[in-house]
Amino acid sequence: MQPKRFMTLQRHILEGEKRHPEATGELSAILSNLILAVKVISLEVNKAGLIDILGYTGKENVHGEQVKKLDIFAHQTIIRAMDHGGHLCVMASEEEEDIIHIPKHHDIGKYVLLFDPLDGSSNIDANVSIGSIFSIYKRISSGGGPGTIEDALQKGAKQVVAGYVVYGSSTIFVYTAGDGTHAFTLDPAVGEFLLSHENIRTPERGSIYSTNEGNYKYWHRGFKEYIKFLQDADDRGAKPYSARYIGSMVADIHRNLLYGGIFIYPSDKRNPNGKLRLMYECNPMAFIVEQAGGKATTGKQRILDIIPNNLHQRVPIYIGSKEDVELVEQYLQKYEGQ
Ligand code: AHM
Ligand code: MG
Repeated sequence: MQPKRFMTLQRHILEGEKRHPEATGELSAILSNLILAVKVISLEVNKAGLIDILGYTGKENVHGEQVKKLDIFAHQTIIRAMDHGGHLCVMASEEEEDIIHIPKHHDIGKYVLLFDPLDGSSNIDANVSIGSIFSIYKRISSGGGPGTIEDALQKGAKQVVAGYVVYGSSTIFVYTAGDGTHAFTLDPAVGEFLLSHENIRTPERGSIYSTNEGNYKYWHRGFKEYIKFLQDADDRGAKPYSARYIGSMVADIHRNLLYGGIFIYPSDKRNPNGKLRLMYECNPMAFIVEQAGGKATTGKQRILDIIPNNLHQRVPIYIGSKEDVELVEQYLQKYEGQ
């Protein structure tokens, strides 16, 4: 048997760009910088448990430097890796209220980067998987000067690349440039992300549901009935679904993408817009899942079609295997207003 050829993430991106004659190599350059940032974050995440053992106080490290919370560290690492590349005009992050301006003379690039530097950060201290999420758009403002809030507030369908990284039992980088969804696993010895899952196809229907059932009391009737249906013996002859909820969206969705299933952060009586953020959590995950054959909606509308009005706006999300998402939509519709 022919041995499988090595395909690094960088080579995959380059080869993808070569298929588009109009490509300038700028996207590859942006992604290279981002890959460097996530490698640095991955290293730091792996050291997180050593903070007390090695005598880091939580305020100062052994070099007398200020020790930052890991989510702030991740946020700053991405900015430091990205803001001098010359290909971006503006950025936005979960960790910053306003858009992030790029230093003068470097801010005239064609692209916009939105990111959640460390998602699921409540899991850090328990050594549970966490992740980073990113989304890239083409700028829409003309004039070639610094980017604007309008550049950052485009609908998800306009994304040119989206990706996430899971810092788990291994570090895995998943991305789409609109040509399928592909995953690369970091070989820590070589320091390269190597292709591990090409053109992922998520099952049409899964057998896992992922949602925070602690919020049951606030759920609307349609959602309660839907979850009850999954827990019952199924009229389609299948066994009840398994409940799996890590509390890190990236890790929950990654598992469901591979095995099939649905992840939900619903609208409920307390939070009509759910919890998760459209611009740097839901949109990129929706693009990735759709590119793998899945679906992502608010229960009423395709996530990628939402016209955003705020960098940090929240939306309910129902995302995963196509048939599972369509079924929950039917339940929500049937019991609408209850
Ligand atoms: P974060 O951005 O503050 O980490 O919050 C987002 C996370 C998601 O990863 C996860 O799905 C969700 O919050 C869990 O929320 P809850 O604890 O309400 O179930
Ligand atoms: Mg987050």
